[in-house]
Amino acid sequence: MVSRKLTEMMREECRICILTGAGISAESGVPTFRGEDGLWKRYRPEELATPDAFARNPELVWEWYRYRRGIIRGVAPNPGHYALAELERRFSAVTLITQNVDGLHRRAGSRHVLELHGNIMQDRCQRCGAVSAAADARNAEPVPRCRCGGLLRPHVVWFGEPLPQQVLADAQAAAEACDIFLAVGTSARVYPAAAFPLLAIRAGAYLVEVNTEETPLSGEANEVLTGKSGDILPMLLAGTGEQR
Ligand code: BJW
Ligand code: ZN
Repeated sequence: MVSRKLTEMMREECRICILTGAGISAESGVPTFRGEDGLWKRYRPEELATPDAFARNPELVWEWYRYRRGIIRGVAPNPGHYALAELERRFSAVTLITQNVDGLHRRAGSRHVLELHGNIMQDRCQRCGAVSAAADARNAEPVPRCRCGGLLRPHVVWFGEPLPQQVLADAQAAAEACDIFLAVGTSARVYPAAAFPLLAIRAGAYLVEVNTEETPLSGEANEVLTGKSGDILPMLLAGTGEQR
């Protein structure tokens, strides 16, 4: 379980950088992408999460996103999300980077969240670039359109697309400047996010992985905490004591 070294490190004034992936939301009922119940089991990513897929079959892509929005609207943050929100309140230098598009970190109370892959509850116009709140209810067309006539798409990052530049720069800087890097519930297979823990180690950070399974990161980590993030993160928090 959580080592004494980590508990002691977390009692000091230290800079903590956290990278979360789909696994942290699994206990809320949001399916992960890969693995047994992964979304990709039923839908191939290259059919759905790429600009080419959207160009080829926007109806199918929209069907998939509406289905996922429906799931996300019906779920709530879990103890893992709440523990990270509390960590932000207790320590002065916490950076939370997420690959998730579900908004559950903010709903749990985390205020500074770097959303690398966008937000599923927003739309973006392919023509004018306007970003708006998801319009499913008032826009029932199979492929919704913007006021300007352009096609709307979910405001997320698909394979082959660049990540938001400033968010990426802030995330990289935090990874390189932290004392402890927590990689939580990510398969660590999708770049550039998967490179952040490695950047952190190279810069001298203590890498801790929280996951139910082994990942390509496990061999690199200083500490591997095997189990559900909803169990482990509250335990980690309990060891830190009051900081301010
Ligand atoms: C639990 C748990 C519990 C379960 N508790 N744990 C370098 C090398 C190789 C390839 C590339 C590279 N650089 C770029 C690439 C290409 C590509 C890429 O990475 N490909 C790889 C697959 C090989 N990357 C990109 O294309 C990125 N763009 C880019 O690099 O642009 C460059 C560019 C510059 C300038 C111009 C143009 C381009 C974009 C990547 C976008 C990823 N998008 C998606 C979809 C987002 C929208 C949506 O949600 O629909 O993001 S794909 C999908 O994967 C989603 C996720 O955020 C992402 C990561 O998945 P994650 O979170 O790790 O989930 P899972 O399911 O894989 O894993 C869950 C884990 O949880 C598992 O380990 C479980 O064990 C664990 N778990 N329950 C704890 N209770
Ligand atoms: Zn428009």
